[in-house]
Amino acid sequence: MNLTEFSARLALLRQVEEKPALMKSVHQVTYELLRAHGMTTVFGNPGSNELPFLSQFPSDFRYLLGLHEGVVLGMADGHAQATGKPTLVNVHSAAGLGNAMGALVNATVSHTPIVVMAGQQTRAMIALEAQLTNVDATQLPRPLVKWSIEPPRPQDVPAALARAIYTAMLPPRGPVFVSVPYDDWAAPAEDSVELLMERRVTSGGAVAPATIESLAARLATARNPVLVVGAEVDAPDAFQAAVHLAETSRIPVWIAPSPSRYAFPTIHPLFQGVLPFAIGRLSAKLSGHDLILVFGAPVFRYHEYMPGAYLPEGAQLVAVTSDPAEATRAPVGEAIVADPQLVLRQLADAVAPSERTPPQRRPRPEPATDTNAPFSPETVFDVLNEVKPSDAVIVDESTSNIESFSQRIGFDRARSFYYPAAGALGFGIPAAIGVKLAEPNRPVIGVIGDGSANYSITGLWSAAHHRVPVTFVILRNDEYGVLKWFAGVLKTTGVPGMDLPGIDYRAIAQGYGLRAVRIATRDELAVVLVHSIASDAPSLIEVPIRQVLRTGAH
Ligand code: TZD
Repeated sequence: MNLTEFSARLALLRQVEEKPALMKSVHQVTYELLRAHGMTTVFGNPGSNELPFLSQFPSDFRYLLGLHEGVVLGMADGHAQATGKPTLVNVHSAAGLGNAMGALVNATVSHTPIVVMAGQQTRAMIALEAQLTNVDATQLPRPLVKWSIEPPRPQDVPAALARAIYTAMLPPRGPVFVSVPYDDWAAPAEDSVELLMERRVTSGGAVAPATIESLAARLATARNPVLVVGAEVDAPDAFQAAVHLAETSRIPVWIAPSPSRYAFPTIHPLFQGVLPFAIGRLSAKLSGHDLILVFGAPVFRYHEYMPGAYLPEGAQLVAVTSDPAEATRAPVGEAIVADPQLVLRQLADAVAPSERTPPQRRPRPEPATDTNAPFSPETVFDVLNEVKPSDAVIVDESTSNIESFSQRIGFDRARSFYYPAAGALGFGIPAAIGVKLAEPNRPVIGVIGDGSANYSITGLWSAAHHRVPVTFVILRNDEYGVLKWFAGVLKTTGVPGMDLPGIDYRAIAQGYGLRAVRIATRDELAVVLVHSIASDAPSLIEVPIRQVLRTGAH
């Protein structure tokens, strides 16, 4: 070997030696990827398998600790819905994921783009099923997620995560799952991973111009058309488009049944209310209409079984949804799989002003007049409606009062109302925290039944600890009120487990570090609400409400 050959060999050796120093770890690359996608808020609850991921947690990231994984997932659900962006959840292996799964049911139905990541035992011990192994990890969250993976090699983690993020965001949006063995984080990433940082995956969702023209023509010639809007079109532009479409065409507007969001201003004169969630009652409400246009909702999300005609006599229905499953399982009508926000905006631009007689305004309910606790829920809603700022967001989880809530609380802008999409309780407290983190400039109020509150009561600690100024209004009736109502519907008698007396919500909230009061009078309720909503700290207001068996809630 001559000197030149020796120097060349030496240079090569140096390169090889230096390479590990230049090489990035899977850990480092993953945080870069998350940063590139704006996912710097992590909702989590850690275990030993997750420590290597959380190690050296970057200072530009924030970690929101939930003390139960249902809270973690619920906070992420609120955050992802309110931002419209992918949101990362990090939970512990099988047990943590299992705890999160009740809340995941809501996220699946609301098409929330959540990337759930769980830690896994170190690769050498997965086959041994050592303690804390997530056996069959990818199976556990199915069928609630769009995609579920445990990457085959450590080097595949960043690409798997990137794919998870795109998948969560592509329509129809929804949660995804990635399981990562804890030794993967220290592994060297491959150079090609840099290419991931520049990738973007988008989707179109537009329809042919002829489709818009045909919809506009059908709307123009229909005798008595109606607009029905669902959660998927609750975004500022689509919200305005719905208003414009309704005003130009002079048509009434309903919110689709079992709503998780309100995609129309409920104070608008054309707004008629929330459609009932029983087949027969829903078609009766729409009777007289010959064209029903549905945007961003399944047709329909029923609950109470009341057989009957799906549609009123002579009505045609056209639904626009991004979800092929919603489109194909509908029992009736036409469906267009496309971006419902885009199609709504295009249709709103295409319609010509109509000469139709506009529909009547829905009747206002009588004001509720209780002055002392226990109040009717209607009184609480009237007071809340009087004092809440117009830009307030309400996360509602008060199950027996959804009808009176929708009649009495007015909203004038998009992203103002959230409800657990699948009816999985435990959403209200954490989702309100997630929404507030996403919308720090809007007041956020959680209106939560006492039964519902208990599924995620530890979320109060997260609000206090992270100083997230949400006002939690706990409607205390010491019962599972809606189940008593449903027991009547199903004609069941002697059912146990309907009452939950003796829980001191004020004391519990104080124990978790919140300011908390119990309300005795209507005036006090108004004053405390105003004060809490304006405060920069979270607080809980315990409001005793009457045990009333209402009939016909939706
Ligand atoms: N568990 C979970 C996780 N989700 C559920 N939906 C239920 C149980 C069943 N359930 C309902 O669907 S409503 C309800 C239960 C237990 C009662 C809620 O009681 P509340 O509200 O105090 O929050 P009301 O106004 O008294 O009904």
